Amino acid sequence: MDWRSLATAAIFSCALALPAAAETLRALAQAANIRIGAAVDIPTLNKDPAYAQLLAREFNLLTPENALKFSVVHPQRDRYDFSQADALLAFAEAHHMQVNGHVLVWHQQLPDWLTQGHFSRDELKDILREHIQTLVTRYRGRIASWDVAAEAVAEDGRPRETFWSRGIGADYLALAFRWAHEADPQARLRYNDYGGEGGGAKSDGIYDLVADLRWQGVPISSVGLQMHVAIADAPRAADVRANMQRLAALGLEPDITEMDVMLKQPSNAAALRAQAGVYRDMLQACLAVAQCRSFSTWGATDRYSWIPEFFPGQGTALLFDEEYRPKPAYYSIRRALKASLP
Ligand code: 9MR
Repeated sequence: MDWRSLATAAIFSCALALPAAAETLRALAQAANIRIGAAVDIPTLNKDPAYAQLLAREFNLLTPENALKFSVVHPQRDRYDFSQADALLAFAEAHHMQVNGHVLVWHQQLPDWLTQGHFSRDELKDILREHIQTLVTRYRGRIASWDVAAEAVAEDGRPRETFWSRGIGADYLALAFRWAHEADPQARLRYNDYGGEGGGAKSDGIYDLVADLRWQGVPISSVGLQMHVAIADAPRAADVRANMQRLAALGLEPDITEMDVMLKQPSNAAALRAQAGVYRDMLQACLAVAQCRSFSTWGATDRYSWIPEFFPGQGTALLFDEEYRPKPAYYSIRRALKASLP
């Protein structure tokens, strides 16, 4: 082959690999009236154009994977660093994507100045209020939803004892939602947790927590089911649906916020098919409950995923492979979205 036919072949195969505009996940999700999202790593976004292109083509909702976490955005008591978050907002707005703010009150990724600081209860309340209101005010009207609090329930369903609960007391969650609401009354405010997507003690604990917040009149509007799973421990779709329905009955919108399905490495065709089935089932649960407004994965391509680092020997958990090619899971999501259209 000469260079000309080689180039034509390359362009042609590239075009074949790309879904037509009407068939992208974001186009289908829009037609199905839900948001399809991904967590995004901003340093990678700034240096990998293929990654940026993939996100813009397939998703219409982005969650910063780390950029708005306390230690990143508020590294010293009197200094904030919004450079990564601002870059994300610019990218999202240029591509007509929504942004989900993640996360205002969490017990991880806290800076040393805070955890080593020996603050009184009142000082901690002041610090947290200022932190929340600085972030939410800065992006008022631009960040449509916030994960106000995450992972405040322990595995047995009881409140998790954390830096915040010890320092402020049990009402730190209610306060956080109220402070966020004061700063942006239009924003959708979410509680976000893992391991309570289907049935069981943790799911019941999360339900009790958010029900209590609702009864107190706390401005919470949504519950995030993170959905970090492996094939063997994925919840049953019927249980996820039932859980979403009981949350919806409280007046809360249940979203799938951080889905990935880790596979033992090296993976094979059968595992990738099973993974596709888990993705399909969870999306279908969301599509079956009108109040489920978004379905997000924790990353987009297997090239960049938290799984191999945190679970050695596991990986390939996302919708696109390391070369950004759609995997069986991608096609199963696409089919499920299509099938839901009238
Ligand atoms: O993907 C995130 C990873 O890059 C960070 O190092 C890690 C720190 O604990 O947090 C990961 O994201 C978590 C998210 O913020 C909250 N839910 C669980 C996610 C995976 O651990």
